Amino acid sequence: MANLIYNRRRLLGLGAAGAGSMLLAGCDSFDFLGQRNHPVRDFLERANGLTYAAQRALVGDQALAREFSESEIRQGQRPNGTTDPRTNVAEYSQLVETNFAAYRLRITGLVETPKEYTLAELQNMPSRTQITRHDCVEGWSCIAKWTGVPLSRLLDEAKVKPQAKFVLYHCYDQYGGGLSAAVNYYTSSDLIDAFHPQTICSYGLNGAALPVANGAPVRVRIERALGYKQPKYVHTIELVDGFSTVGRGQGGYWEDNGYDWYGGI
Ligand SMILES: Nc1nc2c(c(=O)[nH]1)N[C@H]1C(S)=C(S)[C@@H](COP(=O)(O)O)O[C@H]1N2
Ligand SMILES: [Mo]
Repeated sequence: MANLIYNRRRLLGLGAAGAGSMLLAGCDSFDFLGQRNHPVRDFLERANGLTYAAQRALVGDQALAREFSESEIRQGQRPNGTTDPRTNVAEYSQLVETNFAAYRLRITGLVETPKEYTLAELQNMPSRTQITRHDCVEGWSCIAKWTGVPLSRLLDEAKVKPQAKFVLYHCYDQYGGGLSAAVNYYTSSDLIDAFHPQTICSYGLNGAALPVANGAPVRVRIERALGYKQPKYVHTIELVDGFSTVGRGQGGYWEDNGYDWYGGI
């Protein structure tokens, strides 16, 4: 099992640095890897071999991710990736200090009516709660309860233009800096996933406010995708007809560093 992960990481050019920390994971580390036909296991083994079209054909456009019961929540959502943008993003620190009073979630790009929402406005909209499993490409998973506004509702209010094909999710947190230029975390999805009924702009985790460690005030859940497609600290959701000119052109921070764009499970 460790070899499987190691090879995957080598394939991605990431080295084996994460191997030790994975053993410390507090969640369901590796249990799914023992299941021969588990989709994440297949994903790890086949790496980037499955095309977007092939995955769509297999999964069906609006198949729901499995939902779980309360009793299956065995531990808190394990924070991973950026866990506190206050360490290097002043704008984010100020938002936390003022309890996100100045926070706005913006819907921009190829829409008829650009929109912005305060956290309170989002919290007062009809919400959806779902208990789902988060699968990180590093080889651990966590079951957690997420509450938020369906993204489809916000996209309907902004009225997506017909030219739009993809959705970019822009985040506050920054990677790099120092010797290399700092870059903001971002990822993207197609419109099928953006309008999917389980895709929510989540502000609640396991019945409490979403903590900073897990992406406060808003993180998007795209439940049929791997962990790196679950953007935390989201401030702008941008409709585009392509993303080749954004970042290094692969549709996300990890995608720019070799991860598969679709990242399906
Ligand atoms: N903004 C932002 N979103 C992010 C990341 C990140 O570093 N920054 N890491 C991703 C990865 S790899 C994982 S596994 C999950 C971790 O989410 P969690 O901290 O709530 O467990 O967030 C994803 N979304
Ligand atoms: Mo991840």
